[in-house]
Amino acid sequence: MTNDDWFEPYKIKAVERIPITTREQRLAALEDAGWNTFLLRSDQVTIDLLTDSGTSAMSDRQWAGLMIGDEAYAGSRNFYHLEEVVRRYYGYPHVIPTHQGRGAEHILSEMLIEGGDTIPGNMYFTTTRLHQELAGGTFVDVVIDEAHDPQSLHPFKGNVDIEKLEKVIERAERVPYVSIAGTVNMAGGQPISMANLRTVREVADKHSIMVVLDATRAVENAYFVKEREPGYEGKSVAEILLEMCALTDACTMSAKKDSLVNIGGWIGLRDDDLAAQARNLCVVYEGLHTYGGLAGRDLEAIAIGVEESVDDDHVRARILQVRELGERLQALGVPIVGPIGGHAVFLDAKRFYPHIPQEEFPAQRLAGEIYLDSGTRTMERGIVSAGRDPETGEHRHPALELVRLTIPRRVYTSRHLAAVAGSVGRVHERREGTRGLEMVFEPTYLRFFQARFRPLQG
Ligand code: P61
Repeated sequence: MTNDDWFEPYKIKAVERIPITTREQRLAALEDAGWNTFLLRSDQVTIDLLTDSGTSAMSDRQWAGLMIGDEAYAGSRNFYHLEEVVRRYYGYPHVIPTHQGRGAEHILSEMLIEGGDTIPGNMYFTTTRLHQELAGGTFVDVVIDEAHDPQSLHPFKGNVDIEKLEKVIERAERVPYVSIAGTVNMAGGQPISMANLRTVREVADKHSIMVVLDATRAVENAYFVKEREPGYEGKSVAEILLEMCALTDACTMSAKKDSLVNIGGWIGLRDDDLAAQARNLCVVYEGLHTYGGLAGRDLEAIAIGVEESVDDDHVRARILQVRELGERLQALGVPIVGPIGGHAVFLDAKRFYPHIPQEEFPAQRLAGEIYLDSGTRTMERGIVSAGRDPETGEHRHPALELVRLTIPRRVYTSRHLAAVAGSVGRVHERREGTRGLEMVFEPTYLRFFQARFRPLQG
């Protein structure tokens, strides 16, 4: 199948009415929400592109799976189903369920990181870095420079700069593990290549350091490898996924993304002793190690979701639907991050609003303007998301000042996405008079979720 004749490998069995609002209603809602799209009620949102996390449509098989949820406190049969499926597709012998990805990150960080440790990784992710810092570590970005350039068309912008990695390891007191995400969310859903991951593995082995994968969107990464990396075109996504994970010692997983469920996560481990420790921390923070904060029915939905997620037709349709939105925006002259990523299209707010300084939150403003135009909800991924440096207390100034249009899996049609593109195009046409925002409330942790803003006047 070429890129032009793809279609969704499913038909729709149940639908949900979406709210249609007026501009006046949206303005009132946005003001109530302090210009933060996380604080809108979903009843005020027409097309919800806030996130692909927990927002996928489950299949009829997954809904049927809920009915065979075994709600035993200990040893639920659905846990063993999940364990078997994760072993088969991700290859980790030990599987510890958690309520979601950050539950897995919490346990893994607490287990592996000591005060003063350095954790190199291919660009930060908000929750991942916070758990590394709360455990006493410092995250150091070793992604290639191209990842910070929205206009670079490097096919693997998630790659690690091996020289940077070697330098960080040489200078650090201790490096417990290299933190690898596939795909890299904050760079625009960009993949890491198998060749690069293999080199990371070699460097880590040389220094006896673990490699920990954030497998949240590893299925999407595997698709890009199949599409772009010589030697992989004939392999299935499932084969590539297994090969990727085989290069790593452990993983954290938010099943809310690739695995097509509304809640859940897990830790994958190879080492028996670490697995025993992780199970022990699981009972402290999450719940017994065979449910990890989830219901038996949730575990079943994840197990079935994993199987569906590695289907080549499914992943192709998912990635190409995202690409279709990106190409529509490009055709309208809207500046976006290239190459178009796996889970989302990212608008380049620095080029969209070149007249708004970063300290006046151009991406936050842009997300607000898109909501005002059409009721489409998006997410800031720039200076607000980057937070403050824990040592200096100053804003971090990321090179990327972006708005993410994230596509839930199996939820929206091409017409929905065409409407979104039209709306962003209109906002782009009126870009010149738009001013920035000031922050009027700033929470301590992960401020982007709850911060409040006011438009600057004039
Ligand atoms: C998202 F604005 N992502 O992209 P949890 N790793 C990776 C993720 O993408 C991820 C987690 C770990 C979300 C939800 C979210 O700054 C934000 O299951 C690559 O959400 O705990 C989550 O998994 C954590 C949105 C998280 C954010 C943090 O929309």
